[in-house]
Amino acid sequence: MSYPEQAAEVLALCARIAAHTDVPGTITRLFLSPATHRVHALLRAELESLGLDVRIDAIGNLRALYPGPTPDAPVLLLGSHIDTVPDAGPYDGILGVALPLVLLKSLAGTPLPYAIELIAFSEEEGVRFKFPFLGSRALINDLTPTDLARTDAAGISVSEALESLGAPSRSVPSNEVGSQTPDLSNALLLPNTFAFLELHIEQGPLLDSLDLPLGIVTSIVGQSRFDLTFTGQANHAGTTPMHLRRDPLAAAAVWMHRTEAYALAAAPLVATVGIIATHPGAANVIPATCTLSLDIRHPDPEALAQATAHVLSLATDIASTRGLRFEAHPTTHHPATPMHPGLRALLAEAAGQAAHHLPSGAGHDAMILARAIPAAMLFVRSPGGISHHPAETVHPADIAAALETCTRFLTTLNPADIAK
Ligand code: HGY
Ligand code: MN
Ligand code: MN
Repeated sequence: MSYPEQAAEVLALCARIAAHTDVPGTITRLFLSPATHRVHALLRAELESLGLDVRIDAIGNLRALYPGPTPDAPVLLLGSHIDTVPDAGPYDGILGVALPLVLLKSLAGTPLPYAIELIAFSEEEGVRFKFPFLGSRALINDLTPTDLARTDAAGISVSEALESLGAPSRSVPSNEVGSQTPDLSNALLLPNTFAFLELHIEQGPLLDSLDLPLGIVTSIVGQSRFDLTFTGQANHAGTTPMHLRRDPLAAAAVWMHRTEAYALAAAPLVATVGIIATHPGAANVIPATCTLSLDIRHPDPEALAQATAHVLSLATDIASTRGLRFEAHPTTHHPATPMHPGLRALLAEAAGQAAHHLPSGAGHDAMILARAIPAAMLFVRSPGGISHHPAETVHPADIAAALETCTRFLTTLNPADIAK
């Protein structure tokens, strides 16, 4: 099959996956939701039809093994995530599962000196539990009982959600949260895994602006997330004069404005409030509390730490001058992560003239796995730089270029050449 024909298969598979949504009329697929289970069934059928062994591990990742020359052959890991942000596009994460699946099909029968494990990570975006990378963190044994006790909007914990998979439990020491926690040992990296390659859309405008189809990721920016709360005094919206209010939403608005101005002057710093809520939340009640999410990113660890301290102290100052209380709870922190130089060089060789080297402003499972094994990422241009939006798209010719590059990469890769 030619690369353009394979590309058409990849796009058709992405479209079939996109049809499975938790919210009709959008593409929205959260961790272990009914739509996710349906995508697991779809992928399982596709992969089993290639003769591959398929399983769902204890954190809900779907995993298929393309066997190597011997049972203990080194294993190359390929994959990305199948969960989405709310009202997403069809390619973020999904492309990095669909494209390797079609690659494995095209490789069938080609002897390689290693096995390939394809993983569809079940949770990368962190939407359901406001906590990203559950799938890849389980592979490197980085989930604590406290992480697994986190609850979603319905009060269901990660551990309880995992019960739907029938995962076995194990006891944990009584000083840790909960007395039972799922046994995640079958979600660990296979012992012989020597490298991870994640294929992903760029989700930004750089490749499009350079009119290039492919990018090789140099490093992934550091990111921190916080839950913030301004607490004031609820009161009557009609009877309380403006100068006598302690309004937490007004304080949050001032803080957001000043944080935006600060980040604008501190590029490449980016700071985002994506969630905001008030309590009690009525048109005629001055809120008692305003809670917000903060997502803050910078490629330089020192600059990220300084910027974070600055915007949090801004909030403390604004709260105190208005007679309010301010609290910040860190939820996640992932340091900036360089990609493996040896894998990058091999990818560059496989891509030839087609690739440009660039950093990733988005987080990816590769930043988690890079803590344990050599990891690299190949980006495909995002037309218009649009992502985390239904208008997210790709050019079919770029998918064909990615297939060609990946095929060359896989057929020339020698595990012995990859130093840890
Ligand atoms: O939030 C991110 O950077 C990614 O899309 N999960
Ligand atoms: Mn995303
Ligand atoms: Mn993604």
